[in-house]
Amino acid sequence: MVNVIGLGYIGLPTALMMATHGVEVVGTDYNKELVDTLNAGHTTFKEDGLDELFQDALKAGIKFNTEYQVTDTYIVSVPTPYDKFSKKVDACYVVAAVKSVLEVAPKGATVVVESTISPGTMEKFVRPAVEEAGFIIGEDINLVHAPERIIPGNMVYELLHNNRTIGADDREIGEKIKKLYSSFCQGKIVVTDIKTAEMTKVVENTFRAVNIAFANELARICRHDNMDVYEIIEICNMHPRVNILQPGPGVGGHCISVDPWFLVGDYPSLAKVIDESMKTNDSQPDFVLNRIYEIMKEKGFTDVKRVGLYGLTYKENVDDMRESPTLQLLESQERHLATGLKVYDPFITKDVVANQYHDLDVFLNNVDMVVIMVKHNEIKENVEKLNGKVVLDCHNIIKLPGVYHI
Ligand code: SAJ
Repeated sequence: MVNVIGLGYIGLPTALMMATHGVEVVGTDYNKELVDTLNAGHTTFKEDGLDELFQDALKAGIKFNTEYQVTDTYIVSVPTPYDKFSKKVDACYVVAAVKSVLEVAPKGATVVVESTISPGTMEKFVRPAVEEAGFIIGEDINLVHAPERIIPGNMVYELLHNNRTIGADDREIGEKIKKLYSSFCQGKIVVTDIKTAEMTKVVENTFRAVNIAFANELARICRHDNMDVYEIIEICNMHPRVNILQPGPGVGGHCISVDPWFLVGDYPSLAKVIDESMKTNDSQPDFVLNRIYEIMKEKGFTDVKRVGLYGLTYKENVDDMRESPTLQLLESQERHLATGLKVYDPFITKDVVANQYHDLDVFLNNVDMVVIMVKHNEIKENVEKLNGKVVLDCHNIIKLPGVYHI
């Protein structure tokens, strides 16, 4: 039996996937409300294919509760909060979960940490916690790091198809855990050591962050001299060895806007390109805000309350707002002391910010200018509703005459 600890964005789909592929699974979370919701037959977030997978897993016998189980394999998938100021990951939940596992784990059990951690976390925090509890690693308890790599919005598909990395001290244990993930994962699974596994995960997200920063910088250069960044990128990408990403209103999510900072924090004098890239991405919402003011001036608009931001989530068609560019822009608006921007997102049904709307038509009736912050399908399917509005499209998806770009 496998006990999955932490039933959030990664733990839940992973537990469901194993359960639907012949593994006996118990999912554990200390949040009773979340466990009750799952036991009442409901998922806790929206994701393509998740509801169907959940129903199949229930039929296959998956169980959810708040108690750690006595078993030989634990998968820890708890949050790793990130401190914006120190730019360091806080491994407290991972360490707490591992300590709780130790209270029930039988001799020889394996603890797999799936949570994203900065390179060296297993060595600096997890190992000492296990040793302080009196356990001998490799004899009483085995440690493994198996970072997740799935993308929100396409999680179910990517869980099945992505390649994976398993980091273990001991090859045999690594192979045992590889076999467990092979129950559902059709991708290649590489077994390596723990530090390499930690590093690969962070490097992958850093690669993407640096490349998005490059696109954002190109957008600024092109804006400066009135060139079309999208056409330039399109033409450049026809070259067989060039593949530029897309500029946008900023980078959000708990991964690409966070993980690269671990490298800057640990190697400040070496990680220079990464540092600059992160600063570029982090200042992109400010760049958009300035662009809003520039367009307002050009159009003779004086009332910021007639300007609306479309989208609050960190990217399209998900309900996750962590580190979202819109939230960053609203914060920076506070600093500019020109509050009043209106906001709407079809995926965010609760009130989370001031001046928030819950209906697209009502939102549009209350603004003269719309800033497309997130390219949800909803707005792509309702482009005609933007007729007559001033539109600042941060994603180049609205094909209407006179649309402004970043
Ligand atoms: N973005 C751009 N321009 C682009 C692509 C993305 O501005 O061309 C922005 C998005 O709008 C969003 C942010 O970047 O705000 C990040 O979105 P994303 O879709 O690129 O990635 P995430 O954060 O949802 O998921 C990433 C993935 N990592 C990589 O692609 C290397 C995923 O595979 C990881 O599992 C995930 O991080 C994670 O959990 O680490």
